[in-house]
Amino acid sequence: MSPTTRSVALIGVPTDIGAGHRGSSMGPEALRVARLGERLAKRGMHVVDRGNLSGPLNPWLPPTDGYRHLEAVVAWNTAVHEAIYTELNAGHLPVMLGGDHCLAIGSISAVSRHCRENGKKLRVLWLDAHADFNTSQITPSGNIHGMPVACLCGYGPDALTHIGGTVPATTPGVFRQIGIRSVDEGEKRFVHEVGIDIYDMRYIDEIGIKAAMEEALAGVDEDTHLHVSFDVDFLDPSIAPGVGTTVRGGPNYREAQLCMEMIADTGRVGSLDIVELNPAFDKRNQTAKLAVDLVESLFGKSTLMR
Ligand code: 5AB
Ligand code: MN
Ligand code: MN
Ligand code: MN
Repeated sequence: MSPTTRSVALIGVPTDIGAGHRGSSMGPEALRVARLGERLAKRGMHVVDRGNLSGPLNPWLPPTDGYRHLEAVVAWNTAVHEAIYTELNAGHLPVMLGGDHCLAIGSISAVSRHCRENGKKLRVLWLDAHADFNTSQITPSGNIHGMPVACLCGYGPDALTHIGGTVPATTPGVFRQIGIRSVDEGEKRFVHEVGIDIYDMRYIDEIGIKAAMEEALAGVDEDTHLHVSFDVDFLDPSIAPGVGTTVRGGPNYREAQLCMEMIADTGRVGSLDIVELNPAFDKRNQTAKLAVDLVESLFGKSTLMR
């Protein structure tokens, strides 16, 4: 199927079970209100909205043994894994409407399993202010949305590292983290130790978003499945206030657009997470609208005149 007639499956995952603020559970509906499905359909894509997955409510308890709500996080991620894996097997391009970023354990483990079973190379573009590489020993919060990349690389509780069967679900080498500007002390040592490829904001300031994206996309070819994990706090909070964990100094509107356009140019996007959008912090749904605008660019909308 050509990229323009790709069949996209929207999967809402209305939970904030892994976050440190309530409200990202409202993310899926905010993205629908901002007309994500209609906008992609206008681009010529065949869009089906699968509705929302369900799972445990957020009991809002303090962490135990370094994890907040571990059992419920496992339940949600198990559901996400199954849903994403099913869509990929049916040849659809799954778009997960989060929900907090802990859900990437379920989505990326499913994508990795699909790649393994179909002889595809996986590349994950992790667009985020944060590295999300904490463990129960080094986390400052116990919030599991700060741990998904570590879990996917095999560092985490068995119940999370085993989602999808194969442990580790994937390896540090598949990740390219872009926009990073807030990493905890122990976490920083750990990402260096395992060798995650990080394009932090200092690097982007120095070489520019274009050169950084060229490096992050180097080696992507026709055998590559590109998964984009878009944590909305990647964006500068002046344009995207609707997130729980704002960190100033992120990409501006044009930098974010160019990032998405360059990803689109590869023609290899096979799955997407849109996570951490928190309508409780947003103003008139502007962050959801911006996320939709950027996702349109990720799927080929361009301002290019030449
Ligand atoms: B997000 C922090 N590193 O672990 C922690 O938004 C923040 O998915 C994590 O990137 C932010 O609690 C998680 C301080
Ligand atoms: Mn994140
Ligand atoms: Mn983040
Ligand atoms: Mn966040």
